[in-house]
Amino acid sequence: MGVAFSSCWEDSTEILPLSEKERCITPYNDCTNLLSLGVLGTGRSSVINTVLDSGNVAPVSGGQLRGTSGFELVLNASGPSGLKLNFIDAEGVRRDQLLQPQELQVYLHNVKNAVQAFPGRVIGPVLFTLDVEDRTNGSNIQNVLSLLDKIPCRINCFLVLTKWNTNSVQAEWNEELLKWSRRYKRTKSRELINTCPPSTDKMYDAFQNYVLTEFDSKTQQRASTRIMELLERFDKEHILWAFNLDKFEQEDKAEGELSPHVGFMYDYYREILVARILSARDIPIKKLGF
Ligand SMILES: Nc1nc2c(ncn2[C@@H]2O[C@H](COP(=O)(O)OP(=O)(O)OP(=O)(O)O)[C@@H](O)[C@H]2O)c(=O)[nH]1
Ligand SMILES: [Mg+2]
Repeated sequence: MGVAFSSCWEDSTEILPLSEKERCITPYNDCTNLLSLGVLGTGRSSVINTVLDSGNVAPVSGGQLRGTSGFELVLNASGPSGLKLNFIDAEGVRRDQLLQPQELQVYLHNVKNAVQAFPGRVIGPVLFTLDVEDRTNGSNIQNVLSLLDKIPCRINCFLVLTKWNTNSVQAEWNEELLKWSRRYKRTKSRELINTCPPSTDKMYDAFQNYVLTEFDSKTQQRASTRIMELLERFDKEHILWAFNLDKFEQEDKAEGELSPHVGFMYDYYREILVARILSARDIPIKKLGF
């Protein structure tokens, strides 16, 4: 595992170089230690399942199903891809109101305690999910910013965008994906698909343009400013696009009934997501700076 440090953070003094000894730490059992953080209901658990290519390693919420609570470490989780994770699917922070300083402190305290149990006391990718469908208020985004501000060593942090594959989002701004989906939605087999869906760079530009030009009410303007602020904290290599399958699609996939074009998009974007996530090298937990 591991590529060179990225220079995504403006203040490079925050990036502590690893010593030779730390550089030699090898991943434990080839397992990546992954931490998933973010706001309630944004797809934190689904992202873990997508990475593992599994439907239910991390329980997904919805309907009557409760969401993730606590900060449990799951060891040696694997899916059909063979990729293995030790992960903490941390409970979410609130989305409806700004986090109070004390609330944030307690949350971080819990995260800090939980990560101490990672094998080897090293940490790999730290994911912050952002549900791009949820744009009605800015407090959800401000809460992600507040969490991020508390992590001084951010080289392993990624912003993971979710829910950009829904019909409403495709109609609103993800037009290229909509066009691609329409072109292939009746295709009977994957072999007949001969173009790729839009690149993540293309979707990034479309999303940014949408946030800058289409958020008109006062509340939405506040959300727009915060989304832009959040995006600017990451370079493009650290902004990930998770094409998560919903419950019904997961069932279809398990039964081999997933539409070929949906399966194609899932595999296409998953491959990029996994490659980026695995590019995060392990760093000693103490360097995370919690
Ligand atoms: N269409 C679509 N649905 C998604 C996506 N990501 C998550 N969902 C759905 O959003 C709901 C919440 O997903 P979870 O993965 O449980 O989100 P979470 O952040 O772990 O939620 P909590 O643990 O309850 O805070 C579920 O119904 C998912 O199927 C996505 O990228 N696209
Ligand atoms: Mg969850």
